Amino acid sequence: MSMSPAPKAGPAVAANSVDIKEFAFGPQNITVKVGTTVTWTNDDQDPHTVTSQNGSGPLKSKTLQNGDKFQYTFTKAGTFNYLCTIHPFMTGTVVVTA
Ligand SMILES: [Cu+2]
Repeated sequence: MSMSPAPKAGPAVAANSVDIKEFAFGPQNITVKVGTTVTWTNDDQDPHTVTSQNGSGPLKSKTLQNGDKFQYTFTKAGTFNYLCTIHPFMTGTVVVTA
């Protein structure tokens, strides 16, 4: 019996902007082409981060306050999983295709 239910990930959608709202990344899973700049915007009153999982990836935002934006240009194809370090149950994925 699992202690934490698997998150219900929505289908990956083509998008280059992600809203952080009500403690979730939306869309949670996006696909972009190499060279795309993705923008995250914090619409919550609480602070959030956009941080690669395991601390090994390229996404390392500062703490985003309400209205703050974080941008990153993906230069390599791959699957980039990230989370909010303040609320690690908040997760998202960017799939970058050539
Ligand atoms: Cu958060």
